[in-house]
Amino acid sequence: MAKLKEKLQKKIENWRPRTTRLLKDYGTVKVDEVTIQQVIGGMRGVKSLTTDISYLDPYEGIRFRGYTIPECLEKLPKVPGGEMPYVEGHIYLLLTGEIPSQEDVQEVLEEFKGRRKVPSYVFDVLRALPEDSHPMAMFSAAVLAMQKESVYVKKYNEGISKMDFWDPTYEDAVNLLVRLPEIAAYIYRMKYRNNEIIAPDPSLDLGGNFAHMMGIGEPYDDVARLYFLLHSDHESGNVSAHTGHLIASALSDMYYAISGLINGLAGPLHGLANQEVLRWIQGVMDKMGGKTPSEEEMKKFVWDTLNSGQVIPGFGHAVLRKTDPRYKAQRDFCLKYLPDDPIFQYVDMLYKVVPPILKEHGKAKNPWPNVDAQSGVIQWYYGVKEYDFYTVLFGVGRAIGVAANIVWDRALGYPIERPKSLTTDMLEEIAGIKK
Ligand code: NMX
Ligand code: MLT
Repeated sequence: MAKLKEKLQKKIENWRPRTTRLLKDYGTVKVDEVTIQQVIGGMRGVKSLTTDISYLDPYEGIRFRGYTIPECLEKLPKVPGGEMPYVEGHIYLLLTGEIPSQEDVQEVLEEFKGRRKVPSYVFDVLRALPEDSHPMAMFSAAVLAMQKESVYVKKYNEGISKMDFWDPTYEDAVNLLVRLPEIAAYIYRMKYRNNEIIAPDPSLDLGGNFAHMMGIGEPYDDVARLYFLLHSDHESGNVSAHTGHLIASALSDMYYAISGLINGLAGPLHGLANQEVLRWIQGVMDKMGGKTPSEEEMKKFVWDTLNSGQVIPGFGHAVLRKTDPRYKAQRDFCLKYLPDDPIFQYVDMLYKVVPPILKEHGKAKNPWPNVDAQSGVIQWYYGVKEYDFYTVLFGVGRAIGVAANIVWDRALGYPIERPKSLTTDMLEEIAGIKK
């Protein structure tokens, strides 16, 4: 058994009694109460999911396995010659809760490399789709096409014990995660680079290989590593993570679950906001005819968008009440590598201009920028100007956290998810409006 899986098995065996005890001895202890506003309003804030992979504090932002983003960037083993950690090390952290050593990461790299080959029929599926399909539809279809590879389904059909479900689920998780960068790069090169596909380089790590297959030189390898790490997880209630968890709760396999999460991520209120930010900025640039807007002009563009009933993409959040630390990490990168980039100047001006306007507008509970406000500008700077593609990058990252969650869902035996719904009549009765 590979060392990572062995470590995971020990962690699972040690963790199980905690969940069993909570259920058995404290199962009826109240965690939360639910209001009508929450029932109608998208369950905002209802504490009704559990995960140990990450936790989102409204003021501090995300912690992966207890580590903040700066801590992860500092502590996780780095790729020689680069500044960013191995994505493989981050996968290790999310799965086991431990920061790996360089040696641990090298073992994981070796284990993962042998699993990277994408079946050729996946490329046939991508080629069979209409040329103008959105990259997210392509990405989701490619993942779904691989469902027949599921080790978990094979073992399930052979009749393995529920206690062992996590093991083939882990196999599916790793097999799928290590193939996603090649699928993503293939979609990009097929759609936007005259079909000139670049073969993977097996000697490279996951992030380095992605940059290589995209055909973009350094430091885009570090951009890829940073990007996949930052987008990997955001606790369990966001649309993509929740979708993945929900699908897997029916014991559907990893391929169904990850394909499904990609579909949820493709919404403009969620991951697609990163493409919307660039689309919005390009719209402003077109209207300005190449001239940089003054702050007053920028304020007018923001108000025009709000007054036409649209949201300002990249701002606001359902949980966060401060600037997203993922925004900050990417901003630090921009300040170091592209401080004079004109689009970065726009993004920075928006950081100044938008929050006071959203406060004055009086609707958004969080006026501060989220991860999506800052991510497109980096891609654009390194030549990935086809912003339709940006959410695919988010998806490669998000799959890592959701896959880790699903392995643990199976390890801890979480049941099928099935909340209860009520009718409007019933809510009116509860409210005392109607007998
Ligand atoms: N621009 C304008 N209005 C906003 C914004 C914004 N950026 N954010 C929230 N509002 C409005 C929201 O539409 C709602 O209006 P109404 O009462 O008319 O329905 C009101 O403010 C209250 O919403 P909140 O409770 O603050 O936010 P909610 O939790 O419902 O939604 C988002 C969170 C993230 C969906 C919302 O802030 C938004 O639409 N932001 C813009 C899109 C975006 O950046 N999404 C990416 C989120 C991060 N991600 O990657 O997933
Ligand atoms: C995410 O990364 O999933 C987004 O910030 C949305 C969320 O957490 O609700």
